Amino acid sequence: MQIDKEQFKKDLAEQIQKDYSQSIDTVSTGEIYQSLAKTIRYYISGDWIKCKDKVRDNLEKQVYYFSMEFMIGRLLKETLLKTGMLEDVTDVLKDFGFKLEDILESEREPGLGNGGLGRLAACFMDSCACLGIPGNGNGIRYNYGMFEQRFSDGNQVEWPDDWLRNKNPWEIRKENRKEVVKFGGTVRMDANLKPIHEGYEIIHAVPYDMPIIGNDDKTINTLRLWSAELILEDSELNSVEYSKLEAKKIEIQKITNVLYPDDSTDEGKLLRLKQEYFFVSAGLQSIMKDFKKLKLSISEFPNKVAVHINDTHPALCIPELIRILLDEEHLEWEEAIEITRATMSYTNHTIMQEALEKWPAHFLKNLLPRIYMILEELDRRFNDKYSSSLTEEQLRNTSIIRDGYVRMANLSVIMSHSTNGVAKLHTDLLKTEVMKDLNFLFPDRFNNKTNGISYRRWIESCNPTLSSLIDETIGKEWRKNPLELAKLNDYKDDSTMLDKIERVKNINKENFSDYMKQRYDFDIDPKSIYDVQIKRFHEYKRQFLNALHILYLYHKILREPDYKMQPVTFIFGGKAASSYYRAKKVIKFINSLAYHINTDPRVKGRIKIYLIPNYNVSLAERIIPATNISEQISTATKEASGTSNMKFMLNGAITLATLDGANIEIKDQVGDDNIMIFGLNKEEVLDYQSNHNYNASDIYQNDQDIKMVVDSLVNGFLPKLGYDGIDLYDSLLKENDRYYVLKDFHSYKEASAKLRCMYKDRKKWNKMSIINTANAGIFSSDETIKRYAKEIWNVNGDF
Ligand code: OX2
Repeated sequence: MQIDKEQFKKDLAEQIQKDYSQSIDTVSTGEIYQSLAKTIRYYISGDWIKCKDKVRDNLEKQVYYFSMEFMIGRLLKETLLKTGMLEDVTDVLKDFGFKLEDILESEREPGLGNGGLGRLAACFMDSCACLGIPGNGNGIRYNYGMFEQRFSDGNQVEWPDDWLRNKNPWEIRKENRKEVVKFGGTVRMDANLKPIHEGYEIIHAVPYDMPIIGNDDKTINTLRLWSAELILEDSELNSVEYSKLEAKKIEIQKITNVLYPDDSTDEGKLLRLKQEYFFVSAGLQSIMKDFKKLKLSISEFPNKVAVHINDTHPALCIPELIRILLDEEHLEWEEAIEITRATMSYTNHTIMQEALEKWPAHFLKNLLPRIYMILEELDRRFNDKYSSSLTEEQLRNTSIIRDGYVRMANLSVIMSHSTNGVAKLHTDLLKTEVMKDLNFLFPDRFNNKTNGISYRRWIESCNPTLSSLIDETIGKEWRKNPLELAKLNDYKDDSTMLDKIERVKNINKENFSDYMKQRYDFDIDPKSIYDVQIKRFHEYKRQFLNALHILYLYHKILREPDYKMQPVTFIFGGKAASSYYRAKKVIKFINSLAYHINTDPRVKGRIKIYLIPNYNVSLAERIIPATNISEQISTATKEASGTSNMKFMLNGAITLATLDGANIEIKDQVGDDNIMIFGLNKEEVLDYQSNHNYNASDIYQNDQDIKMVVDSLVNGFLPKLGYDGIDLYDSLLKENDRYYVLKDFHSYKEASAKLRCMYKDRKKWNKMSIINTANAGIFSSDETIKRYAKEIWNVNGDF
């Protein structure tokens, strides 16, 4: 977008005056940020309106991506880059005496997600907009996002993330588009067998819309987040006592107050169920209203609307759409089911049993009586249709309601036209293990869509130094089509280019080290190898294995004071769910280890270890461009895909990985020489699991190195860890090491040593690095979204 700088200056000053009744030289950077964002939002509003009108007038099919999480990250820089306003706005701010960098830093990150699932949703929204696909997000506007993580005596402490304290300048509250969501009450059938829902509680859902901007082709989609609010009609105002009103307001707001800081178990169950229905019901009602304005036959609904269910959290979309079609549009069951199935598609993101949602039937019966009736009918129809062709066990595995629980994954597969996994291995496991009976019934519905990442955020925006070098080398075409990055393969033996690659990495490492010094007073040596593991803390992700190995290196250095090694800084970042006791013990372990190693003069800088507090998208954007080694070390079969693995690869880090999730596909892209693989593979893990022939104590008893590190969890070797090592010790020996940490220890140790040794030959390393970047184009979320659009959503277009 071309802007007139003088006009923009005036508009910004005016916005500041409106917002604060102050002149520009008296406001803070935080205040400038607010007014700047609003000015930019105003500048794009014309295109936003045009885009909505175009979609409506051309009767284009729209995709609605329903997700409990959208981890969108900071928006200002991305918006400036996409609108092409970055340079002009930087100049304007300079004229006013401000540095853009400071203003970017004052943006509070909306932490509306836990990790990969929420970040994927954000990348997908970005790709839809950039490809010109009418794809809208539908989610929850949490008053408090993901908690702020702090450490106290090495322990994680959770602080509220009050991200809306200074307001969100990108959003627009649309009270006139509010919806009514009904909870509780009873349902009876009238004389014509029509259901009558009575005695329910009404909650108003108010949408807040944010623009999702494409690059240069003028597509601006909408992320609609719903907030639970008390809205009284004028007539009600006089009839409610003030004190009761306040209490009611608080009660209602509770529904959208907090994001559950847990992506593995369902906590605060009833409230979470309420959240799920709340945004699903509001979203579908508003979609139906828009559809009806088109004045088409209801049978056209699936031709104009695709609803995507991001994991099972929004699976109530299914009975809710059926409810609308039956009770409000007065369709027959068969047609309602057909339309619903043709509209819905579902992505599964995990095979971890504890994360597969199951709701106690009585919860649904009490909270959503009409929805529960519909679920019972769907289950009855499923059983009627398939009971004769399935064994009792198959029927038990596939039915929707069983043993007093409603199984949301089964509902999602049975009632949608597409179920996809998020990497080849994961889809394969869904089809052959976890959902094998559903796959037997509906083989055509299962498909793979390997995850992807937005290269606009994950290289263009976060790594401008590497991006410019790529421009210089192969031209700028890759910014439109990341598959063009493959042209870098031609430079893998070009020694000038390899030197440049190294220089870029070194600049990024220095910048990162400076930032860490200034913000946390960390002393990171930019000459050391940056070995990074950033992700949620989870047993299956095995930060524990990484930390045990560092403990091993510490012992080695103490035992062999002259031991020579390439200096390495081990960097961790990530939050543990507040209720996840063991993950929190791993955090404590890492912090204790960091304390002892970083302050021990005998280590002489050979190893250092840092756990950066409050890991989030903005931090990831700083860490990833500076990383040499990317740790992707989950127990094989457990990580559905992973997406940080792709971000690191794109930025030229070398992956140290198990054969899990998308690591396998990364290996296929770069070849065996440019990735370091270790550990058990899928077959070996499945074999241990089914034959119960794994014995961790045997390994411990018979291996001196392993015994030494494991014992130092509990023998006082790390005084700061205190008694907190006991639980971790027990996880290995009393619980027989469910994630095969001890089994994989040696191959991990050797792979890590080999990789660090390879760093000595910098030419070879830089070659590996460039090969990684060159072959990362396939993991662009644009490529993934093209496949969703064509193969799942049935959206046609020129992309
Ligand atoms: C995550 C998965 O754990 C991760 O492997 C995957 O890359 C990501 O989703 C995006 O697909 N909550 N988070 C996930 O699954 C669930 C459930």
